[in-house]
Amino acid sequence: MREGDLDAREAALADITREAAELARRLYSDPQGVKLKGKQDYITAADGEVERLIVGRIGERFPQDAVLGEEGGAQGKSDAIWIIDPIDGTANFAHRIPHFSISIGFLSGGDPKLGTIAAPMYGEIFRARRGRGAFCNERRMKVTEPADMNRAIIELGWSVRRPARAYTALLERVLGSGATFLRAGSGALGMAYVADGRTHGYCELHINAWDVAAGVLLVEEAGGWVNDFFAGDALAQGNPVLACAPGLKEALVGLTGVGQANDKLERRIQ
Ligand code: LIP
Repeated sequence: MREGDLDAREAALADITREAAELARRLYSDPQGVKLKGKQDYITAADGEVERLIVGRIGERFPQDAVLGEEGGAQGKSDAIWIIDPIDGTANFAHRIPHFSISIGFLSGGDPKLGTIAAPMYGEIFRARRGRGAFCNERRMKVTEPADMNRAIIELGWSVRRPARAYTALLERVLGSGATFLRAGSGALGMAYVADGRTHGYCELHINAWDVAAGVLLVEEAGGWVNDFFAGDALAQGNPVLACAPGLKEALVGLTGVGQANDKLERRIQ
C-alpha cells in the first residue's frame, strides 16, 4: 500500500478511535443489555453500538476496504482489512471495572500497518504505524527488560477457550521461573502495557485476531518480540500469542511453548 494511502488511513483511524472512545466512556456508567455469549464470555449493547460506529466511519471513508469485527464478523473482500474489537475486556466493562479498551488494527498484505488501542477510562490512546514507532498519547513507548526473571511481570490471559489445567500448568511454570503474573482481562491492553514497558510479557494460549491485531504492531514498534500470531488461519480461528521484551524471548518461549516451531501447546498438555 502506498504511503499516501496509509497517511489517509492513519488520520482517519485517529479520529475514529477518539470518537469510539468517547462513546464507550458515555456507555460505561450504566452498561445495558449485558448477556453471555457462552461461559464467562460477555457481550453488552455497547459492544454492538461501538462496533457499528467504527465500521460505519470506515465504510464512509474506505468503502473498498474489508473489515473483521468481533460482533459483526467479516465484511468485504480486500487485502486491506480493518480488525476491530469494540470493547475488549467486556467482562470488566459489564461490571463497571474500568480496565477495558477499544482495539482497531489495519492489515495490508497480511501485515499490520496501523494500530490503536484506546483506554477510555484512563484517558490513554496507544498507537503505532509500521516503521514509525509506537506512542501512548504523544509519548514514545519502549519495552523494558527486567534485570532477571525475579523482577519480571508477565500477564497471563485466560479464557474458557482452553482447558483450565493448561492455564494452571502455565501459571505454575511462570511462577516457578521467579516471575510474577497478573490477569487483568483485556488482551489488547495487556499487549499495550508490554509495549509501554509496564509489564515484560503477555501470553494467552488462545486469543482472537481482534484482541491483538493492533497490539502485535505496538509491541514490535516499541522494540519487543511477538510470536508469528498471524500464521495459518489466525483471522478466522485465532492463535496462541506471546509478546515480550527481546531479552525474555528464549525463557518465555521455553516456559509457555508459544513461539516454538509448532506451538500447539495445549495438545502436549492434554
Ligand atoms: C477478552 C480478551 C481476553 C481474554 C478474554 C476475552 P473480549 O476479549 O481480551 O484476553 O482472556 O477471554 O477474549 O471478549 O472482552 O473482547
